[in-house]
Amino acid sequence: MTDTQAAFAQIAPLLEGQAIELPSWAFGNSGTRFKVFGTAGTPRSVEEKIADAATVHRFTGLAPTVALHIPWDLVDDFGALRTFATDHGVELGTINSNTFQDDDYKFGALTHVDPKIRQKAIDHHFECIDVMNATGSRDLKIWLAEGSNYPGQADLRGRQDRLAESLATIYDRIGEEQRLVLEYKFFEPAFYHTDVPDWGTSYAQVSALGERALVCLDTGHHAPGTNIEFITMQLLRLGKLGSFDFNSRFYADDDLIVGAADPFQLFRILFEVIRGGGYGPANPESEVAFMLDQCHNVEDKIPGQIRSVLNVQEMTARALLVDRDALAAAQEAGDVLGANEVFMDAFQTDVRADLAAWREERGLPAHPMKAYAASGHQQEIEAARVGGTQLSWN
Ligand code: LRH
Ligand code: MN
Ligand code: MN
Repeated sequence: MTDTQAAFAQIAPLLEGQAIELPSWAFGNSGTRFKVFGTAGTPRSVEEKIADAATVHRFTGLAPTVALHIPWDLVDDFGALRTFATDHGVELGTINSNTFQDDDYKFGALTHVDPKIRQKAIDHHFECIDVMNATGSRDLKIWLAEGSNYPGQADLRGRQDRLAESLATIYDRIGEEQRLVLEYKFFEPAFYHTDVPDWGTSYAQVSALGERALVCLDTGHHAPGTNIEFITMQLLRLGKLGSFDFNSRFYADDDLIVGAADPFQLFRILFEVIRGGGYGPANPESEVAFMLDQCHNVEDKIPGQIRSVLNVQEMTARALLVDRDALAAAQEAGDVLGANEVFMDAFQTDVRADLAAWREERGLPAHPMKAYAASGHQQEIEAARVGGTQLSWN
């Protein structure tokens, strides 16, 4: 046994039960504001999106749940959709509300100055909670596209106060076993100010609500250069990190495959999750939900999602490999380079062969990407899904 194999054997049990939620919208066609390209085999119904998520799970064992976005994934019978998902081997997960595609929300939704429009947005969240009750979902995820474009356009303070009031009304409606997670984003679609721009604002708002209100950290929602692992650490320390929307970015909110742009950053984030006790399989009580929030504009979507969950698994394994005792000893001794070497040793460990063997032991394909390509599934869905209207991500 090599040293790497011996170290991997130690952490292998902690990889058991790792779960990464897939976004239904990752399976729809997407693009930029310039062009949305069609991809052969793209789903034409919510059911086909769920079937695709189930395929990712079948090849990886890593994606047992799929998140829905309402109204993009609105169906008449969510109980039946839940059964459909279960029959395909997955569960329905987080319900995402959407108050960003209605003309009434041009100047805000939960923050709007008009109480009628605020109530309409609150009612939409009530509807999402009804969906959660039918699907058995735990989390209501709220991301707000609210803000202003020009200094003076809006009363920043008034909007923050109305937001607090609206959120409290929504929070009151969620069940004992349910959670509200509030996602922040520094800009876009508003360009001057955003009402929930940063983790501090999200933290302040959810802290005022109660224990079952937490922050959602989307890795693409920060200014370039932001130390995201520091935010991860702080929110865990405060007991307020509810979930991640994982993706990667080069410039803005690019929604590219997680771990593609900066695998080292993903490693550093996952190290802080583990260090802070938020890694699920090891600490079910304080589990932080891992979700993907991505789009596949030019690549096939199912293998895009397979690649993504494998990247998270691989970086989780490497982060688990950090020799925490040696790291603490070096840190305490003021051994700057020694501590850094312990950290980098884990990051630079190639765990791919060990993970392949680990998968095989569990009846999963050793190489899910290759297995998917060889399975003929992509060609099958491309042939079967001719006719009808392909869904776009939104
Ligand atoms: C906003 C966001 C949010 C939405 C999703 C489609 O940029 O990250 O999570 O629900 O994209
Ligand atoms: Mn997101
Ligand atoms: Mn985003």
